[in-house]
Amino acid sequence: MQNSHINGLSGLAYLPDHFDRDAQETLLEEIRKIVAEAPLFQPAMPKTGKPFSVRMSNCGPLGWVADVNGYRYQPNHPETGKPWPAIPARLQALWSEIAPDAPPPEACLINYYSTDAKLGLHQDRDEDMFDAPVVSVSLGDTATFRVGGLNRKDPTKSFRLKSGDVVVLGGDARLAHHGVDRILKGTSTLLKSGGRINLTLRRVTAP
Ligand code: MD3
Ligand code: FE
Repeated sequence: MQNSHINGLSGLAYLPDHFDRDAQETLLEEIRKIVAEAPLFQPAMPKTGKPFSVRMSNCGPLGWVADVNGYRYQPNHPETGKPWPAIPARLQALWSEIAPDAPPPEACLINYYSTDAKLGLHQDRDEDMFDAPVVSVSLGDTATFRVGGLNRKDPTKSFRLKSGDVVVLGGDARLAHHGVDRILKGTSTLLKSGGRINLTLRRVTAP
């Protein structure tokens, strides 16, 4: 699906096996250090307070959080109150490679999926600008994810994202609906206790 068109949207690029096993292990070590400093928290749906099954943390000057008050980016961890740790250099390098003309990323959202977690169909629209892409890195068990169109009711297509894969959502695809249907248990040995980590690099503010 490299640079493929989905429901007439261009700007979706799939870079399978972008990170080899060695690079995945190094990245995972860096993420472990970040999560030791900025523990995974359980986001909740605004209004209803229904908890997400995905647990999250962030690195970078801003982090995405969700609670009864809404979805937003903020400079501090919602539980510890501390600033988020820095984005690792190799992730900043990935961004510069993929989006050389975009301003630097401000947020790296870390999603952790246990084998029974999922993420419903949604758009990423809490950023102040949509010119920069969202760059995603998958680690651990394979996920089946779904991408639709700008309208929630547009038809969707399913893909598998495996450990080491990178997906870039730019152009028209930046506001496509998407979600994670399920995690395929036992498909990777990267995370000792199974599950999946997804990292998404984002530009939040206009430079
Ligand atoms: C962006 N994460 O954190 S990343 C999210 O695998 C999120 O954890 C998913 O959706 C995950 O907001 C998907 C890859 C992705 C796929 C399609 C997109 C990101 C996208 C379409 C538009 C914008
Ligand atoms: Fe998303």
